[in-house]
Amino acid sequence: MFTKKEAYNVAIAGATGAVGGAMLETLARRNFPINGLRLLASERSVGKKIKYQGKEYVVELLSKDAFGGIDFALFSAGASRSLEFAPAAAAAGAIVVDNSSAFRMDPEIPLVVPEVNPHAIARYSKRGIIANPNCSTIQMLVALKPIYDKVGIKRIVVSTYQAVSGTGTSAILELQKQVEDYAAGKPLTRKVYPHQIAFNCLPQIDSFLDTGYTKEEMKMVNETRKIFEDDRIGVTATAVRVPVFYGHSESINIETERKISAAEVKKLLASAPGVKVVDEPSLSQYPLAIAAEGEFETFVGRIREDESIAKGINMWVVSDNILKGAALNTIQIAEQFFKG
Ligand code: NAP
Ligand code: 3JM
Repeated sequence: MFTKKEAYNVAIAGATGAVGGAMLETLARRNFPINGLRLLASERSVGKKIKYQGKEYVVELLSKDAFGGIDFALFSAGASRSLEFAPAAAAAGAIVVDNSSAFRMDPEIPLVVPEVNPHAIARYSKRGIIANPNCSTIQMLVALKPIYDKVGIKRIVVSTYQAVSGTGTSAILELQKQVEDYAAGKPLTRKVYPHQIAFNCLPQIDSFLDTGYTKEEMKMVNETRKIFEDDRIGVTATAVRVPVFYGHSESINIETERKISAAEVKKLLASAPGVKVVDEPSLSQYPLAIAAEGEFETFVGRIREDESIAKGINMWVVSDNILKGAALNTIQIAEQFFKG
């Protein structure tokens, strides 16, 4: 049972990572009412000091005993750590919001984007865990939800252009080093990705399944159906890693149930929560990854009718994958418990 308080005890599992760091920044930017903060990571980081709002915190070991007195436990330390430690955090009384893929498709665990299906949070109490969707799913559904509600969506065809920060700090450093080595005329080395990522596009995110799809692509298919509570919606995805540091871009084509014009879509999205329309082709204004970096919104542009079918729309959707795709969405889920 959740009880409202003036301020809450918050634990971050994976506090030293790319997402964990963004969680700290986002808590501060949103004035999240914090009483105590516990920063957890692996033994590699134990004893490391991290500043939050002028106060120094010492990183502690992520363990099953680390969650006593915690109100919200925010997990971003990888799926296997979530499987191992999130149930213990929930058993200790914390509300767990998990960023990994560990629990997303568990029917007893809500999978939530606050702008899309906030009602699903009510079912959290069974297991004490709420799952944060994959970054690519979140921004796609923030942009599509108003259209889905207005005219219905039969089918989604999406191709993603995903930033390296989605893989974590090691991938950010790998892209940076490859670019520096290239400029210095040195041979390039790789460790994180199966191929050079600098000046390249890799049509593989996560591992391949027997069907020929990657797990990342199937996350978008299955999570969309769960969040929209619609098993009939067709979704097909191609997920591509591109040499961008922050900000995932998506080319989205939808077939709607009823006809909607591009002008109507623009109008609908102009007042949609969490969305900002940037769509002035004559001025070369459209959503860009470098402009989305550090922002909370999902940016939508290049809105146009698909002239190859009777009821289709194309659009370009960009958001900061570490913020709305991970840290921000997680914190918005926690805020649902005490807001309003
Ligand atoms: P990262 O930069 O590589 O950071 C990983 C974090 O996990 C670090 O704090 C690391 O601590 C911690 N960690 C790793 N192994 C651990 C262990 N055995 N015990 C305790 N802590 C451990 O990765 P990231 O980009 O922040 O992503 C972290 C996770 O968040 C991902 O694995 C994924 O599950 C999830 N994620 C979700 C989305 C989404 O789409 N919603 C997007 C990105 C990430 P040390 O510093 O001590 O190693
Ligand atoms: C984004 O446990 C792991 O190796 C985590 C891999 C990972 C995931 C995941 O599957 O949880 C890295 C980046 C995600 C995600 O959001 O699905």
